[in-house]
Amino acid sequence: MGLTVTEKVLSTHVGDGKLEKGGVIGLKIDQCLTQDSTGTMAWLQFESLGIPRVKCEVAVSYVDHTSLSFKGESSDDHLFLMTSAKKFGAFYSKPGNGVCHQVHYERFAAPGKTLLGSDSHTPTSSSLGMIAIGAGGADVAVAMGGGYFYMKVPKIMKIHLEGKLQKGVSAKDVILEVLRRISVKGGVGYILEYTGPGVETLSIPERATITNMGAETGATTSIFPSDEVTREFLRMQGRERDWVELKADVDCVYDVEHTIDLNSLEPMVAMPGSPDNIKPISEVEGFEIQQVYIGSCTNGSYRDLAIGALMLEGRRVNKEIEVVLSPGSRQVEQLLLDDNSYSTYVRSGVRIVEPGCHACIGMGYVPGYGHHSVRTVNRNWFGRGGSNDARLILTSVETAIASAIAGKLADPRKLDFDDFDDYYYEDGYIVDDSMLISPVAQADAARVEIVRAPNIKPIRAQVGPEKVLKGEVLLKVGDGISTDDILPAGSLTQHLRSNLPEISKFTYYYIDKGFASRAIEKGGGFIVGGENYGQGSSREHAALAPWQLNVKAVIAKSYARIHKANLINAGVIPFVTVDEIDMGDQVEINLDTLASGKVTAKNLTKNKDMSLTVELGDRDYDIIMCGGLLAYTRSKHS
Ligand code: MIC
Ligand code: SF4
Repeated sequence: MGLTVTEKVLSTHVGDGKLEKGGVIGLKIDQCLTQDSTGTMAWLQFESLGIPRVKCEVAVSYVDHTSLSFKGESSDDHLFLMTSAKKFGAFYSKPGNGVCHQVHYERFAAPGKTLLGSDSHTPTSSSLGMIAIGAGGADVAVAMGGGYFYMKVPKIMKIHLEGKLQKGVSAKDVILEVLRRISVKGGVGYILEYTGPGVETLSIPERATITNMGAETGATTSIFPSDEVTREFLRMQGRERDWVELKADVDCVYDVEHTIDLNSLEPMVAMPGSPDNIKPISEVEGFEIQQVYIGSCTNGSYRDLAIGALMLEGRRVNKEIEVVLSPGSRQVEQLLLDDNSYSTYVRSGVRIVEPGCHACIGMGYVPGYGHHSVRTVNRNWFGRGGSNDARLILTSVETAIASAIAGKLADPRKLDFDDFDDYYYEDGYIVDDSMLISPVAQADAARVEIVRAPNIKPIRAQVGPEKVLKGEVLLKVGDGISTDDILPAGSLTQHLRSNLPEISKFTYYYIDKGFASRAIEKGGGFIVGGENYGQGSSREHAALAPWQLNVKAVIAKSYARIHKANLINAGVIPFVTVDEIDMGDQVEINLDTLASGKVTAKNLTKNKDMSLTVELGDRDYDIIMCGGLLAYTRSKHS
């Protein structure tokens, strides 16, 4: 039997376990990335492992989420990250160099390799035929130290692409169509592998849009084959030497299959509330909007932003709305300057901000009360853009620009514009890595002092659980709770990412402002959740902050992959139940039989036995018993 692209990459990287469906493997990691908002924790955790230098082939520490330093603490974080990168042998990508995923696929991603990143959109680099996975900072710290990344062997979903996209329809519409079909839970346990004749019609930036937002399906990652298009992109980046061909064998087998006909796809939008709240543009055309934001790791490429400029040629954006653009990287920014797209944007009334995450994560351009903002980003849960009262609509760049011109949701196919052609840069893109600081030689690294401002607090020691967990249900929440719900991002918290005691005070801030003080007053307790608990980002703060508040376990109906791993890594047990439990109930859980996956537990308030299960591998169990991944890793090395 032949192999899929996924299996080809995985099989060359299995370091522990067997590549069999349902089993657990330890994956060798070639490259690692961190970004500023998860990176301070990741590097603090790396440091606590006591390993002098990163052991993976490439490690890059990016600054993109807090690049504008709204608070001085963020500048402190940047200095900490720069000096840590120097000390431990990583590249450092300075603020303004771009969003980690865009820069990574431009400058580092390589077919056939593995990448682990402390950000859920790490799969962006899988557009080049690598296995790129998002994980919590602790997992990335261990991988940087040369440890394996453990995961359940995923199933493989084939997404067969036929035909070619029509003008005005783009890769974003493909991934929105995938989300319409399989929802924000449909990818859980899968890698989405793209195949078929439609693949070669898509450039690397288009593939990157698709693999980026595959994260919103809950998938472990998404992958494209490595073909001539990949080779050409690498040539344009001056990195053709990194190219290897990777194609699925004709007789390979997939677990599930979908077919998408690119010819007949129409522009799609995700209406507010969830990335799978999908409508075709024809149903929502004319909808009033107040803002348009173009950029992010989903749609910040040169391909996307050059098309936006072509659409604006000879036109202006609507005078009554705000239109903002942020290029995905400094390379993209330089290309837009060079081909005059930048001036088209400025002339047409678009405001431009340096490359970075910005509005996507609520760092600036926060929409007003009840305002609708059209965004080319990947997430639109309430609260995501920095306000719980704003409403975010996700679209392609084409739909966003057509809407910016019209001042309301509009169909880009109705505008006449020149089609994009990469011919301008036939001989290669502008490559200027001057905002990327290379690792310092090992001999010099020993002399580097890590600079640590007072806001940067070490993580307290992890200790294993007591035999019996006893406490109150501090909060009960419903289905689809995202990590943005658990620990909101934006200017409220972004400067506190390296200070757990402080940031934990914002746990569940939008849902229940009293949560943190109640947890502190009661000395911890439990959280009860619904389906797909912890969906969204890789933010391990969403697990570490409850841990800091002495939350001992979460009891939910089901979990999102990264968050479940983060809870285990933090020593918080992710139990599953179908029982009715209420806020305020006193619960007692006996851990004697935890290893079997079933424990005896009692709801003392309701005077009823509870059925609690937990799916833990042997290694997960050991991690919990040590109190968390760091304590576990140290115990292994001591
Ligand atoms: C996001 O898009 O939610 C983030 C901010 O990039 C997160 C990481 C974080 O919390 O810093 C992610 O996607 O993992
Ligand atoms: Fe940054 Fe937004 Fe991408 Fe997260 S999703 S990495 S916040 S641009």
